Amino acid sequence: MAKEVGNVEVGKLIWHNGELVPWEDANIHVMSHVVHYGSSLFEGIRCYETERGPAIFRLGDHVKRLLNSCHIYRMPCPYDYELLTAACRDLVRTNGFSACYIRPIAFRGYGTFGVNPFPAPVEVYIATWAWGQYLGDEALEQGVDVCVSSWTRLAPNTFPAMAKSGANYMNSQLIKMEAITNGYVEGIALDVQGYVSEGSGENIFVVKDGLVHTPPLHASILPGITRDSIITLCSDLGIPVIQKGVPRELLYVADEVFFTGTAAEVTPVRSIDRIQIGKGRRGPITERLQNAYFDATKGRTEDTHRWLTAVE
Ligand code: PPE
Repeated sequence: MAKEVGNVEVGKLIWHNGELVPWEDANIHVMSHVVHYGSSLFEGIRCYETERGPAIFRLGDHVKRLLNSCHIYRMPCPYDYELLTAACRDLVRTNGFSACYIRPIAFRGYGTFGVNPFPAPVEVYIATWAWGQYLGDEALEQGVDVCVSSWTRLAPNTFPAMAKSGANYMNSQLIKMEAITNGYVEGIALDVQGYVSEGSGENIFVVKDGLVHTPPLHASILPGITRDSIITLCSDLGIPVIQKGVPRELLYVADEVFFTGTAAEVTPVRSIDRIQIGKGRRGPITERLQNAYFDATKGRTEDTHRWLTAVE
């Protein structure tokens, strides 16, 4: 029998500092530095079922981003690129998933008191679980209803947006809770200048008159790997992409808007602040990019960008 946590099937084993431990034994002390001060860096990766067996999408790029996140926070990661990529592959195989979500996390552990993180030991874990549609079962086809958040994304020189740190997700939680409380699926945050930034857990794209716009790195966004995949697929398809400041009102007059993320994949947005976007359903460019994305992740097209890592 597969193990379930809140209706989600989880991998029986968790990788911890080079060892495999049962899911229920992967526990930490309440006085661990991370619990009090948010000192974690993590990744979210998807493994897809393909004709040639399970394959992990852009594994190397995710591990590189994790190591960069650690580097920004002066956290020496005890495990290198080779070891972490191998650990992710081995874990998916050992847990017997054909498709799953992979969550590597590095954090400051137990054994010191106070803010200074340097004396705390660094712990690394990797967990796996089966994750379905992030923004709801119908989201990929029907699109989602979202709002512009009253919460602003991280100001420059406060929390580094390029690092995927647990602490950044306190801001994401404010955005998400406000959206849900007001009857929306997700919130779009603006940056401190009032330009569009990103969703609580997704990057955003706006299609207008055949051009694709997405906020630039300096709009306090996470440099999304799905975002990068979509920009690459646009270039393959000859669709121009503009990475410049996106005014809030461009969202409302857009022909199409969609979110991208490992969990959200490519999710169309059908309304923002109850204003209908385009025809109020998935638009043609979104659909084309969605198909191209799933063809790439599920290995249905030739892997010209070398994005897939076979698990077997
Ligand atoms: N912005 C944010 C804030 C973010 O959390 C994500 C991923 C992205 C952009 C897209 O990044 P990428 O996955 O590299 O394309 N959010 C992850 C975590 C979601 C969660 O609820 O946990 C994810 O999609 O895996």
